[in-house]
Parts: sequence; C-alpha cells; structure tokens
Amino acid sequence: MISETDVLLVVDVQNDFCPGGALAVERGDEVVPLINGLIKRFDHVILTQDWHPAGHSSFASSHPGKLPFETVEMPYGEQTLWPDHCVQGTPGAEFHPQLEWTKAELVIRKGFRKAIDSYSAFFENDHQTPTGLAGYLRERGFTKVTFAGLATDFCVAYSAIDARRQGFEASVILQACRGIDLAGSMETMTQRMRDEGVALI
Ligand code: VGL
Ligand code: ZN
Repeated sequence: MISETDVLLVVDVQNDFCPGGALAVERGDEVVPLINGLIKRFDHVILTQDWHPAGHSSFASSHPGKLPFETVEMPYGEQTLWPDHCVQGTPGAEFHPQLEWTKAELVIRKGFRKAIDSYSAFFENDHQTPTGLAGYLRERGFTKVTFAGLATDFCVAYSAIDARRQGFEASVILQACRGIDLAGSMETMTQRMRDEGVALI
C-alpha cells in the first residue's frame, strides 16, 4: 500500500543517461514506461536532475591527460571522471521525452557546483554539502522514499543509502533502474544498499 507519507523519487531520467546520450546507461530508456506507471500510482513524486555547469570538475575534459572513467583525487576524495554530460540548459540535460514528469512536486538539481560532484540526491560527494532534500522531506512529513531511475550503482544507490542515514525508509525498484557497472560497481553498491537497510524490490 502506498500511503500519504510515501514519496517516489525518480533519479536522473535524462537524455544523456539514455542510449544516444553522452553518458548512456545500457538500456537506460527501458525504465521510462515502468517509471511512468509508478508516477501514476504514487500521490507524491520528486525528480532529480543532474545539472552541471560547462567545465565541471567531474568531466575528464577538465583534467588534461585524463580519460573518461579514470579517477582523480579531489579535496573530498577519489572522483571518477565522466564524459561531459548533463550540461545546464542542453538537450542532454532534459528529461527523457517520454517521461511523464508533469505531476512532480519538486525537482532537485545536483552537481551545479563546479568544484564538486553530486551522486546523492541528499549530499554532494563531500558527504557534507546538503541539497536541502532531507529538510524538504521532513517538513512535508514524508517518511518513506521509493527510488527508481539511473544509474542504479551511482545516483540511485548513493541517494538510497543517504535516505537511510537521514532516517527515512528507503526502497529501490530494481526493475525500474539500470546501472553503469564500472569496475564491479553494481555488485558493490547493491551489497552496500542491503547493508544500510535499503529494501531492494
Ligand atoms: C550519474 C555519473 C555522473 C548518475 C551522474 O546519475 O548516476 N552518474 N553523474
Ligand atoms: Zn553527473
């Protein structure tokens, strides 16, 4: 049963994470019809949107000599480098054209600070800078967050783990997610979600 204190959080269903996009997640577009079904069933829906300024520090192109999917050491720890993606205002940053998002009550944009990446919908990758989402959920009286979207092993997983750490119930609908799977990250992050008490559905 879905109650008034439940919210659906749709993570980064944007063109750049779908086939043909700059950081395409394999079969990423397959989640769209499933997520549209979930959006219909939930009374409350929030979206996240990866939203980087041009020249963002998570882009390999900002690090001479580095290639996408290599890592660099940032002041806040190790950071994977990505192809340029989800640049503010570009078509790649828009939601998938078939995503039925109009019902969403909030769009949380993340990754807009040039010097720091943000996988989680709650905290940037320094694990300290909040996005404001936890406060919003508390003020609205939501206690349980259900996650779907892209990518399972990055933004979905980090968001679900932070939801638990912020005291919310969290579940992930795996069928309605697709992963990047970099260096075994699908396996690692699903185990980490289980360990943190995220329900995998
Ligand atoms: C994501 C890598 C970089 C994601 C965002 O949405 O999972 N992954 N930016
Ligand atoms: Zn990003």
